[in-house]
Amino acid sequence: MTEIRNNWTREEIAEIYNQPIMELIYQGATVHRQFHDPNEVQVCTLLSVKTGGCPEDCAYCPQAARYHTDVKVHKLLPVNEVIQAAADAKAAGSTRFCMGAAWREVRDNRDFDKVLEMVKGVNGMGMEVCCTLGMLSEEQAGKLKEAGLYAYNHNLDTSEEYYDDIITTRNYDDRLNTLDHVRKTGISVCSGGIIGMGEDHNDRVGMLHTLATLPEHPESVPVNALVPVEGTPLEEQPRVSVYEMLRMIATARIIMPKAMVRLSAGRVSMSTEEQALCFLAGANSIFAGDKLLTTPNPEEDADGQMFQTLNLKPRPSFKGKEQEQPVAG
Ligand code: SAM
Ligand code: DTB
Ligand code: SF4
Repeated sequence: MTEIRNNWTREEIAEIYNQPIMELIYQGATVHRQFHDPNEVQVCTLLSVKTGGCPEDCAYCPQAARYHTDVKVHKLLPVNEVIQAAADAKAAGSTRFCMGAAWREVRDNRDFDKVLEMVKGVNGMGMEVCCTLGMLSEEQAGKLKEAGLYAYNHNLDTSEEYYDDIITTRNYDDRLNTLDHVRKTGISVCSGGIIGMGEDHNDRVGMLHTLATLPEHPESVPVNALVPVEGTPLEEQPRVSVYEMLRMIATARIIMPKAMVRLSAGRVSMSTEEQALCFLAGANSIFAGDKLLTTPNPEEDADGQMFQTLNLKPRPSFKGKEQEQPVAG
């Protein structure tokens, strides 16, 4: 049985990543079968609860206030609207609901109190509730945990070396510190990155190395293909190929065998066949619903059809954590 390791060297990861693609997919698929049901895929839904107007300068992001994009800015949504959206997502078959806010960091104010209410509400519906709200302190993470937060998403996005080329308003250590705060409170950690931002293969290996050598692997690792958005500095980036996604997914699967590897942004421009290869290589989670945060995602019907064609079944919520499942109501 493959052992779980946190002492990977960068060279070892580069060797896995650079294998002939057929070998890599086969190895990813092999590890995947040792730890997961290969026919099961987690279905998550995203909702942007506060959109645009963000003070950060992340070069990929349509929500940064300083870039001129078509994103419609809105302040924090009312709690009841969010609960309704979660109920709709649950009815459509999602088991995880992730709320995103275009914040640099969490502040202890009324908006945070409202987010805590949203978390309580969604948790009470028996869904895994996740948030992505930017940086936070251990104390704030504790409040989210108390409200019933199951997971927190905070991406490293790229390698430490390439980070300054993409974001200048915070640094890599800020990111790692937030991950540490989340981990300490016992919330499930979701952290991954984006490919297609002009980084090289070494940067991709570097990011995977940082994730795989954290004291504990993240429970979820989202692999996003850049969605180039008009008005952002990365608007002209060429789309990544499925082979680049496959290298990331299979390598993540091999070095972090237990993690849920999420085929995240970028699915809208992938065929069913391309996505099938990603599931074969080790991806076992997706975002469903026709919108990610601000950009398009495949329609519900198209995903339903894909699940049928590929004989996939949705993963139940709280799998392996049944003890912690909240009593609905
Ligand atoms: N503001 C918070 C933060 O940055 O942590 C949470 C929301 S932010 C939009 C969440 C993640 O979305 C980013 O870390 C990035 O990985 C991803 N993202 C944003 N824009 C993207 C794009 N155009 N293509 C792919 N992924 C993107
Ligand atoms: C993640 O890794 N990808 C999601 C989620 N975590 C928050 C976000 C993708 C955003 C794509 C661009 C947009 O829709 O604004
Ligand atoms: Fe703000 Fe997050 Fe977008 Fe960066 S990725 S600009 S922090 S919303």
